[in-house]
Amino acid sequence: MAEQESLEFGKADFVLLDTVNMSEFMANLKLRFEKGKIYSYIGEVVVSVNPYRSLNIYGKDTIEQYKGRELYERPPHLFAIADATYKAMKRRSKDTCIVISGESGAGKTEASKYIMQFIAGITNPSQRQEVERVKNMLLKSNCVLEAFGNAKTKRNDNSSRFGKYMDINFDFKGDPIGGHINNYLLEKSRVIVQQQGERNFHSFHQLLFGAPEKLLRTLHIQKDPAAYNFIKVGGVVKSAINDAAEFKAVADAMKVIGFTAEEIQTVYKILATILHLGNLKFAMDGDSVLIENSKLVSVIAELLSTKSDIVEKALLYRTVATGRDVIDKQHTDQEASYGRDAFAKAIYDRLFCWIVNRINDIIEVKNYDAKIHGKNTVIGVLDIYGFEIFDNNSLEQFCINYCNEKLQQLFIQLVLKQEQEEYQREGIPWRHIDYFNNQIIVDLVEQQHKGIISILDDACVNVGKVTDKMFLDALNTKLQKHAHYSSRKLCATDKTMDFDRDFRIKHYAGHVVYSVIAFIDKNKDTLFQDFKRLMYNSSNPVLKNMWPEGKLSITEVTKRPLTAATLFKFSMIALVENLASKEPYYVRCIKPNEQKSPLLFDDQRCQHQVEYLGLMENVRVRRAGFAYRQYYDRFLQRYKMISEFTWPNHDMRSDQEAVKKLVECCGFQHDVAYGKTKLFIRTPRTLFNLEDRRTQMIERIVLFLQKMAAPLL
Ligand code: AOV
Ligand code: MG
Repeated sequence: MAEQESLEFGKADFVLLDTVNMSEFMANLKLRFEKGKIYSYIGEVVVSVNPYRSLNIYGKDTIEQYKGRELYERPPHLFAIADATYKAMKRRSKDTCIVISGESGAGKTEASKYIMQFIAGITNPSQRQEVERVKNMLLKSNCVLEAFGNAKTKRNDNSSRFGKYMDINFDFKGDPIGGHINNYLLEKSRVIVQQQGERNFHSFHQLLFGAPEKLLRTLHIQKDPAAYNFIKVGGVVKSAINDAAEFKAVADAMKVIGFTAEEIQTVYKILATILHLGNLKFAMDGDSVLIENSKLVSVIAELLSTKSDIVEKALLYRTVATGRDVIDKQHTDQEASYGRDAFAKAIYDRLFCWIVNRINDIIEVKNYDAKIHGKNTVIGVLDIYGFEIFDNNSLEQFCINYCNEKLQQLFIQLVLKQEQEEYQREGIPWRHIDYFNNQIIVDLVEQQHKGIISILDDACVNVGKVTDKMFLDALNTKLQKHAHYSSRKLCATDKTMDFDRDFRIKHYAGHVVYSVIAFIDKNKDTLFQDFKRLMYNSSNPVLKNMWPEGKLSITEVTKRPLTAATLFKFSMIALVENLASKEPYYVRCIKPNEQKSPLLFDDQRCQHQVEYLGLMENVRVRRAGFAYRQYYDRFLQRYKMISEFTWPNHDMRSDQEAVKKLVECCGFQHDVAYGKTKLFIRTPRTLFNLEDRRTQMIERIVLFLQKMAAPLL
């Protein structure tokens, strides 16, 4: 039983709804939200609604309450699923993972942090110093990654602009001994441009408002966001974020994790370089291009530990190989601006990847010999960018939403697959439930040759000038019959789309109109080799190490690199394979309203999420077979007082036989099936009934004991 909460809080597990339909589901979800019960279950899946206020439910005492308990023993909570994951890992030596999904602002990142806190809270009872150190680093890494990878968007003040999958490794005692982070495609276009009302990555704002004066002076940075083009494009956004305090916290975290002073300084220099790059202005002087504010060039050169003329050359010229000759070709002012932006994006992206790699170097499991120490097991936590729709959706949103399609597909497969496998394992027949399978949309995006990514790649490899519009034409030709694709050309009456610019994908979570502008550029993701060489030739060893490929001369660089979308596709396929190889646990996050309000439960918005997350199907699948299942021994533990055959102990040959006897005593034999190791109960009512009987018996036993004890008092 999920929870013995009073009925005024609604049903703790949706499987227990009297009738399964949308209105009952929504009424229950709303009631629970309004009563401050933000977590519920569908079997073992946690449904979470963002409370948009701090709740006092994550403290040490709560951690203690959930530690080592079974799921049904306490009210639904993230901690319960974290504990279940941990137990599966520890008791059965299983690699497990927790997949957190939901749209932007639904609460995924917060959930992932609470899960980490719980794991940190229940492990290392013997306070081993090395384990404490590892735990501390794992927790601190979050703070650094959020500073560099999160930003304020219209949908979320702390929106993850990268995907993160973190493995935590445990030794045979169940204590964390290390970890590994995989990061996925950072939205680096944000470095140079933000939509109105949004901000650049937190890191820039933290530097501006938190760095000590002395540091700012050495970076030649002034404390004024309006002074920097790369920050002010989104408008100067007021927010409740305390950038100054965060700056300190991040600096401390970097130190604790083990970044050297030189590395930390280099990080700041890179941020400052980017801000200065954004202010560079190019102009044409006759046939040649020049930099209007050339003083900035020497500032940038100083920060990058190189010479001004080298920086200037990289900004204004491009080395090209024509046959055997190598020549310097001068940019136009437009090309120079393009190159500068690409450079700014690339060094930020590289910085971010470097930070992740450095953290990985430090937290990686070292000196672990499975022969001596036993099996090293893993819990993975996936916190990725949620499905999003903006006013203007580009290749970044396309990738983010494709990623969410992949995760939804995994959910469908695993939740059904697991269910199916359980019935098979236990020798119980399975009935199929209908659900919307989004594989068709996954294929639309990723299929070889026919998918959007392939069509985009074709446009990118074509020599000659292929425009974004030509890419759109190719989509329209190749996908005109696809049920989940449309455009103005294919649907002339649809005035919401621009004929030359837009296409629409009917995603599982909603329809999104993408603008093809810059798709080709972003996908090619060209960075002139000159910039790579510039960085490689820096006398700052940290910078040099970040750019090893700058070593190659122009004639050595021949191979066409994979495109951004294809790289992302491969990383998603690998991610899904990895998750599928582990025992998965799910947290499904719901955003209650668009206003970030703790009070408002927007019925329509919530219902939409419940629909596309497939939660109703989830309940139905869970109930179609059997709403509840339990190992025979644990079932007896809980209900043995109901029957004289099992109370206080049974003398039958097996627990299974004892359970059979108990079930028959209650008259539920038609509502159950006996698996090899578990009892399966079809309807929740039976479970209620068992719970009622149990409560009554306990009351009687207590009364009886009190009566017995009375004469003694
Ligand atoms: P996301 O990770 O799902 O969005 P977050 O986890 O960043 O969303 O949550 C957004 C905001 O909601 C947080 O900054 C908190 O203010 C609030 N919030 C979420 N969960 C809780 C909670 N359990 N208790 C209190 N407040 C909460 V995105 O990263 O945008 O997809 O890309
Ligand atoms: Mg997030």
